[in-house]
Amino acid sequence: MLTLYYATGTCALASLIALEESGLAFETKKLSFANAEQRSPDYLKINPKGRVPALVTERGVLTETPAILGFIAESAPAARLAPFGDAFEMAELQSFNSYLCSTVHVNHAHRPRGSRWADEPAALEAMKAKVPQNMADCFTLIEEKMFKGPWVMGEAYSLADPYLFVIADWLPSDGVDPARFAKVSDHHARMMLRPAVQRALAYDRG
Ligand SMILES: N[C@@H](CCC(=O)N[C@@H](CS)C(=O)NCC(=O)O)C(=O)O
Repeated sequence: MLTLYYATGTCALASLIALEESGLAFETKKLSFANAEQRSPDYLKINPKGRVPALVTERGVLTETPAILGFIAESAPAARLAPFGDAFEMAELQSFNSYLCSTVHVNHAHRPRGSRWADEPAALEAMKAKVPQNMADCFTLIEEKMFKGPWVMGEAYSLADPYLFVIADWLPSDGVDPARFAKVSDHHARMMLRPAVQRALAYDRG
């Protein structure tokens, strides 16, 4: 049995959606960020990074969203969440998810988590002030150059879809109007119709 450690409103939602899509048996454990449970001694034994998601498998704990998503896809080949057997398409999928993880998510984090990078109030405010522009720049690139349509990687739904869905959901709170990005907005609306997304959102918001 897989166990996903999770917190509401976080990037862990991408892994939860992928698990729901996969048909794999799993359970979830929800952490309260309000109570700083991600930094509790018990959780740090599971994920010393003090972050979510973490996926406990029978072979050990996995962290980092792209790695967890890849594990889910490989573990449930019938769900066809990745283009296995095509080295180039697999690399394109990993490239997209790596961009979300290492650039877009990090740009977003400069608003709620600026204290990772600076202590001075003026520096924190300066970082927050850059977030709308940085997020808009990333989504302009995604909209105009990276998104293939109708799904992120083209005709086939893949691991990139739940991940984009989750990070696009942060745009309004990051000061960016999602309506500026027609393809991403249409994708978001179609994702909302998927039963796996609805089940994951019910858990996220429940
Ligand atoms: N690179 C990691 C980032 C994980 C991450 O930063 N998660 C955030 C939630 S979106 C978190 O757990 N933050 C808790 C904290 O900073 O205390 C991934 O993609 O899984």
